[in-house]
Amino acid sequence: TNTPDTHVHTGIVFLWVTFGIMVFSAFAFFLSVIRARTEKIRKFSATYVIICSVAATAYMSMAFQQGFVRKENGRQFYYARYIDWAITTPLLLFELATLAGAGSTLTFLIVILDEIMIITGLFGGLSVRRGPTWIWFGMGCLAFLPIFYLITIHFRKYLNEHTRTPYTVQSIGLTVLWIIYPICWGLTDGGYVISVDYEHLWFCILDVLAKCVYGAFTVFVFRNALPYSEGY
Ligand code: RET
Repeated sequence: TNTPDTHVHTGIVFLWVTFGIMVFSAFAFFLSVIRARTEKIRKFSATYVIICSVAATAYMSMAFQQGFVRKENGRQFYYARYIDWAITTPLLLFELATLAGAGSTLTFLIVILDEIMIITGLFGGLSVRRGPTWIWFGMGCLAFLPIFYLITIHFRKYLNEHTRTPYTVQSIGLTVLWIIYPICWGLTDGGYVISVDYEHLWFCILDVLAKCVYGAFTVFVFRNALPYSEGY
């Protein structure tokens, strides 16, 4: 837990590799923007350019050993992740809500609940005292519950024959991946069970899956269903 600031540890390799994957993905999605056949496909693709570019920026800050603070107990806390998530997770939910055809009220609600969830993770991670850490975490999980409900149950009401299969695949992928985040948080920023190097490894894997792979399904696999989604 007590890695010197300037020492190049294994985790930095994971951060640079993920930075590279994010830059590559941003360009791949940009290609999809350029080649889009309809405005809907162009909008979905553009959102993933933003998501991967924001992540690339956060990863560069962490790889340069800038995006963290050292807590009183000596452990590094990488707040750069939360800046990334505060911008990218609402966009991911906005996309999924749009694919479903959910109206603007529920889309707005799910985005704000998501912001609350990310900010509770930030405050929980900044806490050194154990009590506030886990109370923040509990509050974050509380915000995650309605998000989970909307995605897995409520949004399905708005599906049509074209969007049903893509939404089902995307929503299962999203919920499975997103449930792993709080578990990973509990073992890293929250509970210090996993070292900072492995914290990087696990969040790198999760972020590549939740942004690049997940986005590739939307934009490259299900692109022909996108024009049939409501709104946006
Ligand atoms: C926190 C801690 C508080 C409780 C919960 C959390 C959930 C975080 C999630 C993050 C998802 C991030 C993604 C990033 C990149 O694409 C904040 C860890 C529930 C679900 C998808």
